[in-house]
Amino acid sequence: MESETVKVGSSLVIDSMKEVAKEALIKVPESTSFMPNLPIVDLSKLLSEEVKSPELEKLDRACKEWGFFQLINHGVDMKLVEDVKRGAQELFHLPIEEKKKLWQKPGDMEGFGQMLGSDEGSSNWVDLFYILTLPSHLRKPHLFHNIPMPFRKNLEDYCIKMRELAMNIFVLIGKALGIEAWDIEESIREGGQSIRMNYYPPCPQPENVLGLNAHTDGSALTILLQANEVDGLQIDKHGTWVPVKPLPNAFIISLGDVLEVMTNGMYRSTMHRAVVNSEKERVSIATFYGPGRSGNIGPAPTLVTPERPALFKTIGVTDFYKGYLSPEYLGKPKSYINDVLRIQNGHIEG
Ligand SMILES: O=C(O)CCC(=O)C(=O)O
Repeated sequence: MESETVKVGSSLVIDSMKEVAKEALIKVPESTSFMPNLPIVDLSKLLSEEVKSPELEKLDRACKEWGFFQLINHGVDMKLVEDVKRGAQELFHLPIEEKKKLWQKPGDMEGFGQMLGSDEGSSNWVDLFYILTLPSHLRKPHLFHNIPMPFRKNLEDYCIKMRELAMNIFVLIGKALGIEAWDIEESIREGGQSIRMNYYPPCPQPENVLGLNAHTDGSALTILLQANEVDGLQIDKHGTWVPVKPLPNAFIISLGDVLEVMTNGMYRSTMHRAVVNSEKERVSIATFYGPGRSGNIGPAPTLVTPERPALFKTIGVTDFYKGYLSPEYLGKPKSYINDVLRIQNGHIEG
């Protein structure tokens, strides 16, 4: 997850949305007709098949080649999902007096505010609401309890469903990797969940800004939900920004930096970004999963072999998030794990 209790600074109230996002160096295709499609993985098939199956191979390929996939037939009640989508949209339209009750406090990332790391040359055309959701004893009482009903109740139910879904995915990822003892599942079970709702206002010059700068997630796994009909997510595929058209009723699953490290680079965490629309607002909801603060992040021992030595250093979770959330990396198109944790003389390809 992106943040639990580590505070590395507060959101900067920037001269917001003012500048061309200068890191947009990767080419944006003029036509999307030749774009590769984000793989689609069917959870109901995965759960009903015992042995290595075509669907599991699909999952394996998606995790290796994309670090992203669309998940269909996930079993989460669509009424709940629709309620959460509507609640998130309404949250950003609350009267300002109501919103103030949920505003970020100095030095804190949670609540309404702007993206950390927004500074000269990397502005984000987005307002966000970020909240730690599980385990529930870590919730800030002034935030969760001030979310209006019935959204609060729906969000509560959604958190539980997202945890179940994430755990299922972690188990299946272990299966796809062919490992029985999968350390990450347990560390994440003891870890945390946080949710970021992103509100991208319409922008008169969408080509001049980004909703969210290119970044990789600092989570192990992120479950993304587009909350209205406006698309905007793009994924970096070998230097081309591939736009994502979410399927109805699908979740977009993104593997985060923690998973790339723990899988010893077998699976990848991929740069992605959000673009904005000239006429329509866009809302998305990202649910992040990360390990508990007390442990370490490093390649799972079962995935380190003489043929495949450790590609990343092992680091304490708290230190990992300090680095990931530092101004040098947060919200920037730079990879903390590649710059700091990657063992430079590893010989592994791909
Ligand atoms: O809005 C989106 O689709 C992307 C959101 C995202 O990447 C994030 O919240 O980290």
